[in-house]
Amino acid sequence: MSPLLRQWGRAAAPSPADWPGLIEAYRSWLPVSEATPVITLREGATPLIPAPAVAARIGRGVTVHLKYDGLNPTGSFKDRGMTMAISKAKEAGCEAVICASTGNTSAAAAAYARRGGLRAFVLIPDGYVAQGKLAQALVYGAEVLAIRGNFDRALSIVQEMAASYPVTLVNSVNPYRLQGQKTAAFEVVDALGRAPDWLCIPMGNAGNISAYWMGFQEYARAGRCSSLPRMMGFQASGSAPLVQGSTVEHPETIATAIRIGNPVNREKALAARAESGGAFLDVTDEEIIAAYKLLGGEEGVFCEPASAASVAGLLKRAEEVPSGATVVCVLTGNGLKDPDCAIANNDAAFHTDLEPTLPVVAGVMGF
Ligand code: AN7
Repeated sequence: MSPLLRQWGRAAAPSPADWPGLIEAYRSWLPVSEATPVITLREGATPLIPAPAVAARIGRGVTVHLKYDGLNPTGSFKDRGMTMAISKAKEAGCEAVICASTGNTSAAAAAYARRGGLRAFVLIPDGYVAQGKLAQALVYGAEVLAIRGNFDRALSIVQEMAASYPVTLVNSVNPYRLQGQKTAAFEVVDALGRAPDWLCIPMGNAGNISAYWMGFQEYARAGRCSSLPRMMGFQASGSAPLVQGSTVEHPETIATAIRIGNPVNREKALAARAESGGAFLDVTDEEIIAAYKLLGGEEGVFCEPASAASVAGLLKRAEEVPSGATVVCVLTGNGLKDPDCAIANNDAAFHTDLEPTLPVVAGVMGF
């Protein structure tokens, strides 16, 4: 039993309503003060879900857990960084924020900025943002600019905008983003009672892998865990600059969230790999979709394709996992973000246009 479950066994079960959001929960670990206006949607405290079907494909006593960050308020891990970035922007008196996004950053930026009373401008690659994410940015009240160009082009424009105009950049070059995101590593250690042996994570701009590594290191220095994980970062084969070691001019993948050719956190991610004895690997779109179906169909966990890259990568490297190891795969976003991908990629029995009668239904069911 995990230490957290043991602790809950002794007292009354905590109500989710008690969770104050990650800034209050981890205040002493974060660069906030009494003067910081905390903009929160009670993000964080996402479940660490056992994944027996994934573990069974590896065998040898390996245990696998899924850090399901798709259960954050806007459906992705970006909320962890955005509660910090928007709170600090508001503290600094800023009135508008801007970001480039493959979708999830724009949804989170819009939600937190509007909740804090700030304007939110988001630049997205026209035609390459999943429907759910676009819907969120619009409903949360962002001002959405779709450009005829990819994420990397959008990011360079917003960086210049923030340097020239009174708008605060909330992409992961904003240091408060990674500060907020490091709390996911704290939660993993708090739930397991130790650091995992392997941490498997998808990489786009490589902010999240850098944030996790910072979090694990800080917890280890404070004596909260006695070991550190190997950081295993995965990219889609058509969009794998960190695996290839050079910028990809025209990144392509079904996992549009990580369709990024020139990651801004390259140096931090390379340091995380080197310091942790980790590795980077690419996974094909076919391998991503196979993991996506396995997670949905056997684990009951619906994530978006980019997130499934962490499990695809783990399975691709299964032979290298030490016997008895504890592995955590980060599921960065909710499957509902990308319904088009779900409808196009499943093995479900879907019978349509049926006569509404009992014999027809029973017949289809095989009775
Ligand atoms: C589901 O929203 O870059 O390596 O603009 O949405 O920290 O970039 C999203 C990235 C993984 C990669 N999984 O994280 C954006 C954006 C999902 C994501 C990543 C993203 P980083």
